[in-house]
Amino acid sequence: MSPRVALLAGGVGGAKLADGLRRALPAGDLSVIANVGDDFELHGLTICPDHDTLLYTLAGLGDRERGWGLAGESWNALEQFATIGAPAWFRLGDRDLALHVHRTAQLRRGRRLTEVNQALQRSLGLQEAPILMASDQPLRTQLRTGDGRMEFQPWFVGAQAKPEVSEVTFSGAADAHATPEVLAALASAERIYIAPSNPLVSIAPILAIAEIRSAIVAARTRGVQVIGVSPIVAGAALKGPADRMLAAAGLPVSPAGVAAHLSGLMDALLVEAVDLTPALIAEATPHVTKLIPGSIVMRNDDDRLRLARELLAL
Ligand code: FO1
Repeated sequence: MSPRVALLAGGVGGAKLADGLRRALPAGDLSVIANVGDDFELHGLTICPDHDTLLYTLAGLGDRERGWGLAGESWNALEQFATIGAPAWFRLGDRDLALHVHRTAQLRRGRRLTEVNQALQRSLGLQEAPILMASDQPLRTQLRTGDGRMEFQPWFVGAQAKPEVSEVTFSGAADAHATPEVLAALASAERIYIAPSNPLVSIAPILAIAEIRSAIVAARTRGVQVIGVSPIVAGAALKGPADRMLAAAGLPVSPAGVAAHLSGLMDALLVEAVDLTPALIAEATPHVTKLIPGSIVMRNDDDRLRLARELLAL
């Protein structure tokens, strides 16, 4: 019997593991708690990049090369945005744009972000609507950089994550509540996984919501294992700037840095077998009880399923 699972996830790395877990688990046994810190407004539209990456990946519609957006997308609207002097630095494809128009219209009618996004999930074939927003209130990741204070997407996409980050904050976190759906998922979870997403900007915004952090602590108290998967392999991030950000935060660029950032919240961290040295164990064990060697790089669909099964068998 497999456990009922809650997965904390950011974008691309989170979506790959979510896809593996969804295929490995019986329908309805997976809840994915999505980062909302990357969400923002552009062209007057509400954009939820991590939710949408999870949605398109789980629905089998995502572009595998980019990791985000739809496969086979066209870019007519983007070209027209550029022509008329509207922002074109954030690439919204034509069909993706339709989703944003519809989401924004639904939100303007007073519906909750979770309800709107779950309806979108069902409309694209995910009947059990497994993706939950960490909060329905705005919580935004902001970065202090050498170029001044920046919102997440202007830094990540607009400036290609180049400006060095000296501080990460989450505006709105103090007022943001976990949704009832997230609290129910954590209360009924028999296992909690933390995806190999950037710990500083994909996982930390979820944990910045006090009710989510408390629910995870409560789950651990009832004996639920919280198991992370390292986004750092052989001294480098699997994707994105997590390695540079750990170094800038004064943390080791290794699974030990990940364990330190998530200190006291995980029972175990799955690391690539080559990384499991005595030095790593010494550095990480003040923060995580156990390091488990595995094969954590997900290059294809088989890898996603294999890693999911590896996690479920622990
Ligand atoms: N990432 C990029 O690097 N460039 C883009 O132009 C871009 C557009 C985009 C549009 C919709 C969407 O859902 C995601 C998009 N992403 C883009 C990905 C996104 O910025 C990041 O992957 C996440 O926010 C980080 O997890």
